Amino acid sequence: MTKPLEGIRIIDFTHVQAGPACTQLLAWFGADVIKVERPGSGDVTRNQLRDIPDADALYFTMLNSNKKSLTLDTKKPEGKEVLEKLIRESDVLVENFGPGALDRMGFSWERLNELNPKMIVASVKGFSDGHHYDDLKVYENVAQCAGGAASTTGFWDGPPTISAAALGDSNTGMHLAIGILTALLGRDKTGKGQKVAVSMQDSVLNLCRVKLRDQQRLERVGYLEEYPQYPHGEFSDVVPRGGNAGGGGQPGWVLKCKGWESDPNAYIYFTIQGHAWEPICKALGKPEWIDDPAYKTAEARQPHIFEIFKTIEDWLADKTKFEAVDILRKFDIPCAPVLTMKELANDPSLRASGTIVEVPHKKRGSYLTVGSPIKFSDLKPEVTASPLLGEHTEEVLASLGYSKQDIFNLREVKAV
Ligand code: CAO
Repeated sequence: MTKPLEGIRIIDFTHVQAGPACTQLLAWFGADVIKVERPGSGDVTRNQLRDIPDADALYFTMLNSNKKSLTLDTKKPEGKEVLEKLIRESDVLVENFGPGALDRMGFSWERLNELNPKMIVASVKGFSDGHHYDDLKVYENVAQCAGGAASTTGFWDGPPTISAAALGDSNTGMHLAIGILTALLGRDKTGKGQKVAVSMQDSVLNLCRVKLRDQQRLERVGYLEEYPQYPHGEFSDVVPRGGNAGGGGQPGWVLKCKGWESDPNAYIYFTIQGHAWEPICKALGKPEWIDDPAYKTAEARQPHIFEIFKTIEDWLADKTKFEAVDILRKFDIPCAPVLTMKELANDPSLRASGTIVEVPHKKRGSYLTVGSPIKFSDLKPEVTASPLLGEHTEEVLASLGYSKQDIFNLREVKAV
């Protein structure tokens, strides 16, 4: 099967998570992704949180599948020369170095554009160019704080809270992938490359846009009726943390199921969708609530929504999270069990769909990773192992016209 991005060569100058998540996605869809890494050490995640001595850490293997690895010291003149050749023959360069690092290396946007006017140069930074924090280096949690996620996540009586989901890293990488694909389509029309830049702060904020909605509503009316603070608590002039509230028009909460006393994940998320009130009452065995004026409308329910949740928890007390969902699904109630990583790793549906995949690796044996969450009718992305450090150095250099002697010479000066 011909993959849609076959023939697109990408210089992957990325490290840690935000950039690698982007290029991994493009590699799954057929791009020839060449990861350029410093000789001897490579991407720092190869060594971070290792679970097997001397084998690449899962942090690396789970973000760098389907790629090639070329070791190259791009600060040495010999290394720069190789990189220049590669730039002339590639379509995209992706990087997520700290601010100014690529310029200091001698590869500013102007220089790259001069070397290859058709090249798309894609960057992740913590903050956008020109922002008053644009000199800062940024990691995941820093971005979650800067992008509005932390101030709106958690409970009102606790501190700002970080989400486990990589809103700053992988999310930014996904935004960048969209930018790259857009620029590639643009290039088909204009013949020109361009610079694509995504900041982690902007990407987090993009996912928090409903909180910016709430800020404006709060300023206009002074309260947010779907938050637990309404109507009994107080609102300040900023969007509060809403715990596990639904956040949209549908109230919801995380509710205890059978076994919660000993199992920290014996919970379901339960949503009270407005038009599902009647089925909810039927499922709970509370038909008298259907037409009771204290329960009939969303407005009537909101002042005592936590009493309602408590009644649902009483109903859940003798049901596991899976049993509860199996009953509620018959009533068309939006809900799900709170699933652990262990349950997800072993979920037969996720295995069958290719969302959880087992990948054989030369040194590690096989490991689990998350495959493409995007499903196509004509493409089944196949996940192959991440490369060993420098595994494809000779192959890539040969494809650029370097002879065995040239490669030997480059090795002698430790440029590769
Ligand atoms: N050969 C020679 N030098 C290389 C090289 C290579 N193949 N690859 C990288 N380098 C050099 C860079 O040129 C840079 O050198 P100078 O600082 O001397 O110019 C140096 O390695 C380190 O780059 P860095 O600033 O990117 O690395 P860091 O570990 O200090 O910072 C990070 C890491 C992630 C904080 C920073 O890269 C950053 O802010 N990136 C942008 C935001 C981002 O993507 N963050 C998400 C990371 S995922 O959580």
